[in-house]
Amino acid sequence: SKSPVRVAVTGAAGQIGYALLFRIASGEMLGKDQPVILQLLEIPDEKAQNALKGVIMELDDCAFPLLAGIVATGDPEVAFKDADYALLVGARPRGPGMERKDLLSANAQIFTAQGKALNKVASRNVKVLVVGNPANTNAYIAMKSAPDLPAKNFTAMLRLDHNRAASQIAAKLGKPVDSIEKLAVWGNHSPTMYADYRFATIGGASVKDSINDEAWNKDTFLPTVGKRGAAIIAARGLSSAASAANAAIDHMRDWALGTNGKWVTMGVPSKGEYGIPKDVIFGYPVTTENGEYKIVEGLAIDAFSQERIDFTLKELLEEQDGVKHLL
Ligand code: NAX
Repeated sequence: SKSPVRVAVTGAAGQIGYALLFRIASGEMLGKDQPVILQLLEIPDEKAQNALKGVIMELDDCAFPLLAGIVATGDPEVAFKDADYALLVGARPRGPGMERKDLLSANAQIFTAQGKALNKVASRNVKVLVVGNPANTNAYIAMKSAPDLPAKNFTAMLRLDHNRAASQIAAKLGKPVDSIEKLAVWGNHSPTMYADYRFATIGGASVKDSINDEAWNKDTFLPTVGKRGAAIIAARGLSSAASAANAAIDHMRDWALGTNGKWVTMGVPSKGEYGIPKDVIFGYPVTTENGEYKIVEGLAIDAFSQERIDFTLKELLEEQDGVKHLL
């Protein structure tokens, strides 16, 4: 049988953590034959550490056969020690009266410290997924703070946007969601992302031709996917958690176990693909195999798509500019 791998999760007592940890421990992320050791980070504050203790009691009470150990800590160097996977979920939410630049710099401090800790103690092959917002820029900061780890090991979560887009298309066409292939989401995990179904197929047929309605794309589909997070907050009174945890599971599972040629969306550091400046963490269509992702290259970018890609890139470059003095 396989030896256990170490999975670090930050923000482990938060809402996404609560929807995520049980699924990792049950084998949904890395396979039903892969034992895991959970290394859980929360802020040192007593209330958060107590909440984390409660979550661990429940993990214990599940008696998961694959759960080979649990570490709970307030110290990133303990949480990331020898970590094979790191899911960086914890982040500073926007408080009342907080400006965008305050939010960026509060998170820059967290992700600088966590990047340094990963650099120092994690496995040299650690696969890092940043979920905490602003996810792309936080991943960029962590990557820049970990110069001894390969840049390609740092990724941001665009999978929730990808899954939201797939679900809207399936509903529109009345076909099963898993019959969709070749869907892409470009750019930032924010309402500026560009969900692009020009190449997509559903049950083998072209999605674009089947929908055949450019106005629906512009006026319904893109705004619905872009504002989905806000719609869930408005309806539930809380931000998406179970669907976010599900997307994190999908992202890591596909990265670790491969997609068999299927496209998925990951936020990954650019090496210049599609004219995106190097190291910007950008949502791209990728395929994965043997624990490595590969950006799908050579796709035609029409004028509308170029405009949307430029728009989301501009936002990302502004975010990077807002934190550059901290790196
Ligand atoms: P919660 O506020 O419920 O939980 C966050 C937890 O992180 C808290 O328990 C907090 O104590 C902890 N935390 C804060 N700073 C920390 C640090 N420095 N080290 C360790 N733990 C720390 O938020 P939740 O709903 O779980 O959302 C977590 C993050 O995911 C937020 O930043 C949220 O904006 C982001 N999201 C990202 C999504 C994506 O698609 N990339 C979608 C869902 C979600 O909105």
